[in-house]
Amino acid sequence: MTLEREIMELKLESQFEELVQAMYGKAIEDCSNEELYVAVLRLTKGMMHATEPNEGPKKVFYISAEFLIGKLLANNLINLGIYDKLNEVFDKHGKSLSAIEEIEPEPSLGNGGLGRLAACFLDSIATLGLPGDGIGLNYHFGLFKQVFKNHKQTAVQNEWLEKEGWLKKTDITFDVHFGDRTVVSRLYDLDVVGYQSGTGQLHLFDIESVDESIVKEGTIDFDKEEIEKNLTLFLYPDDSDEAGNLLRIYQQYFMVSSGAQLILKELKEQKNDLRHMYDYAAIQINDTHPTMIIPELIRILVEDKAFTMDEAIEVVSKTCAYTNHTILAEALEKWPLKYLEKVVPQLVPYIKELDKRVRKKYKDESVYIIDKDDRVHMAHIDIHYGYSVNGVAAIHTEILKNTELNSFYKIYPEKFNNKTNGITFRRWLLSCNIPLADLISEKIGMGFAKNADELEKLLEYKDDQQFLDAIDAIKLENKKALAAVLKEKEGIEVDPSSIFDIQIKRLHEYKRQQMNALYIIHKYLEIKGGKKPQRPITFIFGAKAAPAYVIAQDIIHLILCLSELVNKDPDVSPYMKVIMVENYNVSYAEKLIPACDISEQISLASKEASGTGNMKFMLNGAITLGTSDGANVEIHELVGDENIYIFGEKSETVIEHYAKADYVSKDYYKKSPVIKQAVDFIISKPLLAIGDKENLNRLYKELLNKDWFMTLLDLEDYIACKDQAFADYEDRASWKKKMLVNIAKAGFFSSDRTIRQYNEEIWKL
Ligand code: 26V
Repeated sequence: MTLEREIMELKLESQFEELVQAMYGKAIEDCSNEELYVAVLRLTKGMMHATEPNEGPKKVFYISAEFLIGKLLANNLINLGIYDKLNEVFDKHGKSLSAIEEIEPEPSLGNGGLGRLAACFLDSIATLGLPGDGIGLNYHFGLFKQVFKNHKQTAVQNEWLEKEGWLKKTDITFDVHFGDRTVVSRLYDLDVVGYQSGTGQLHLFDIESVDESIVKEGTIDFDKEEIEKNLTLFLYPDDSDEAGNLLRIYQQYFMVSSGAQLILKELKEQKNDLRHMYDYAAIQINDTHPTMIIPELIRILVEDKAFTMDEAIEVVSKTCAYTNHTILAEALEKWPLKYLEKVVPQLVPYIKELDKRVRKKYKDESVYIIDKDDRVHMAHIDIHYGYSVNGVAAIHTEILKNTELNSFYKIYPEKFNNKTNGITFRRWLLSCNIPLADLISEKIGMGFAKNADELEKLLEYKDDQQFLDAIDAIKLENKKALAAVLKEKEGIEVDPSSIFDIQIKRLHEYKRQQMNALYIIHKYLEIKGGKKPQRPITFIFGAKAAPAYVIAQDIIHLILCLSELVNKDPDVSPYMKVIMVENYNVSYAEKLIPACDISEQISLASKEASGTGNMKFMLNGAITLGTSDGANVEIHELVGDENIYIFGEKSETVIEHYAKADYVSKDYYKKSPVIKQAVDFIISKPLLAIGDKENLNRLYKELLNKDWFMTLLDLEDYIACKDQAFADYEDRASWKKKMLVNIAKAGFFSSDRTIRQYNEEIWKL
């Protein structure tokens, strides 16, 4: 330790003691964890505030409806470089930092991958010293809290705002005009501190007149038409009806109008010439939710800044870039023109003008912005009037180019590019798996925390038995820690020496949690028939389903029923356990991922744009069991056949099945007794005795008659591949090597690499 560092740490200790004394008039040991949490929050915020902001001539604005930041305390302490010291201080006073971390409420300001990616990107932008801010909404209730009742999901409001938290209220306000009203937005800021680096900001806008009291206690129900009171209450309110859809448009425009005003305000303060806006700002549009920023900026430049339409369109098109995160047709936003006419009538002439220009140039109807049913295709605005279109993994970008967005690719081949996703190693290794991070740094130093490729140095220790054993011992400790959490939170006891097989992600048919459930049925029946696995297996799920997504609710119901059946069956439970954790969120992920042996990434090939959980698992030494989809393909290329389990049809075959409409699930059911037996079990007596007939029947029929995401297509191959993985686990020596190779090769998936590429190829800051 340098002398400078030693002095800093000594100062920190006395500074904290004094702060606690001043705040509460007592010593650290006499404070409650709640009191210490507030004190450490204040200390950290002060230190973050004192860190230099990243500055430069050009800045990126990452605009996104979601920032799934998760708890911030541990991460901020790590990035400031004071985690270890504070930990020591608390220890010395008989307190535990990890217990204090638990007190922080979790901001769940996102649904899943897209929102978490945005949070990882902010960490990397700050760490790389790049000038860049996030722009989003300050939802008062994050994604609903999931509570299980009668083996079903119920949704409860999920409050996260505290009296004293990370957010800083600013005095910046803007008027936002809608067709039927004008509201005031206020800016709240959150410092984002990079790892041993400067800071950026997350700008979250809130409506001044918000009123939490209109939400019925313990529910997520509220009057969707009271816009002044509800606009920033919830992340993605239910959009199954017209009022829900309108509210989403109100939210999107509120974010976009506030964001545009903020960006223009900054440019003005720096006296930058708006006619060269693209030299000072890049706006990265995260999926289509913020798309209206394009017509909004054009409108402002024309109406307030005396630009001609041609000039405004040119400047804005050179400033905005778009990222696509899904090829699912139902997830690509298409707003009815009449909704936009109601909410944002001032944008409609601009959207029509943008469409008119497209129609003048191109005959192909599929690239029009407004279709024949008067629906506005938001992605089409981004592609025509942005300068870059990127997918989020190599295979995803190829599918966009060759199929989904092929007609656009033919027009603008130069706009298309790939940026394979990444994750921040500060949260997903340094913070969530301290023992592993320490072990790695003993061997290769701490360079990997900022320069992730250095992890490859670990390959030198591929035959170092002691090191391999140490990795395995850490895995076992993490499994023990998770077992304790599962016992406390879920009331289920699991054996830490069993294989931990984990699937955690949003619940969606394309992600095929139902296929995993069918495997579990298959295994259950095998054990019932006397065929016992070599080692017990613990199957763990974590997933929230959109409240209005019926089949997803049915799948959760099936898994919860299976959990009840399996865990209470004395013939079976010594050999397998099934757990679906309640209210899966970022904090839960941080406990599950370090304890995982087998990482389930089993989406139908071509459907998962990238996945980022797959990267987090790999980095923590889990082995992927997956299809050739999303970033699994790149993981496979990096680790080689030996160190991954790949099964199932390739994306080309799947795409062909869709094109020819020739997949018939019943054919697979009839052909294979194994499939038939597993599917039939969904409506068997033992399950119907536990579960709800309506849900189980509906799911059964869905699989037999529709199975849109082709579960039965890959089921046999999945069973064989998974059995192979379980068998290989017994060859402990070679499994440990697989773990090491996965960790060593994970460097490519650092979001620092992703952000460097965004900067070099798109933003050019
Ligand atoms: C949205 C919706 C909304 C309506 C109904 C069904 C549905 C299904 C999927 C989506 C996806 C929203 C976009 C998203 O979260 N994409 C995820 O982005 C991650 C970061 O790039 C990526 O790793 C995931 O593969 C991708 O699914």
